[in-house]
Amino acid sequence: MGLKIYFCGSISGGRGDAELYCQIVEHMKTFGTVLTEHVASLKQTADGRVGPDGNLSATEIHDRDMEWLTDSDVVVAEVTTPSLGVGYEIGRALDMGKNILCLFRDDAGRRLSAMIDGAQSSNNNISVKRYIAISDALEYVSGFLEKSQNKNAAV
Ligand code: 6K6
Repeated sequence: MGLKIYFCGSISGGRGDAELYCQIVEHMKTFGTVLTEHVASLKQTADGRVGPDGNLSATEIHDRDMEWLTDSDVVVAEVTTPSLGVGYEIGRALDMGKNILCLFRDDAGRRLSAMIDGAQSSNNNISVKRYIAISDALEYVSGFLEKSQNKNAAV
């Protein structure tokens, strides 16, 4: 059976990387189900008014996303565009004991928050991979998801 993948990417934090999210999500679909495909939708705007969740309240969005996060096998987060929601999801996922891959685009002229970058040394469940070419990001995703598939199969 395929993996249940929870993908995190900025929404209110800015949609500048939405095209990248699409490519990552399309790639991940070959490994299973992406529970949060809407994060990559180009119809999703930063104010949340246009898009699949336009009519949901903040509470409904939060509670549904937390259910999906609980249900997921693994978490992949694109963390280049800073986002409160993505940081929150990563923190909650770590507390749930999920395995998390964070992808950071190194040529974006940004500095990754120490709270994400620094979490790796004390917690083996999270790793941060830096990339410039999207092909490298997709390779990191493949490696991470293949390992997760093997772990799942062993259980
Ligand atoms: C409502 C208000 C603003 O944007 C919306 C759209 N609704 C959302 N629908 C689903 N998931 C959301 C929404 N807003 C945030 N999230 C979750 O938080 C996603 O799973 C993203 O990974 C993350 C983005 O957080 P922000 O702080 O950039 O919005």
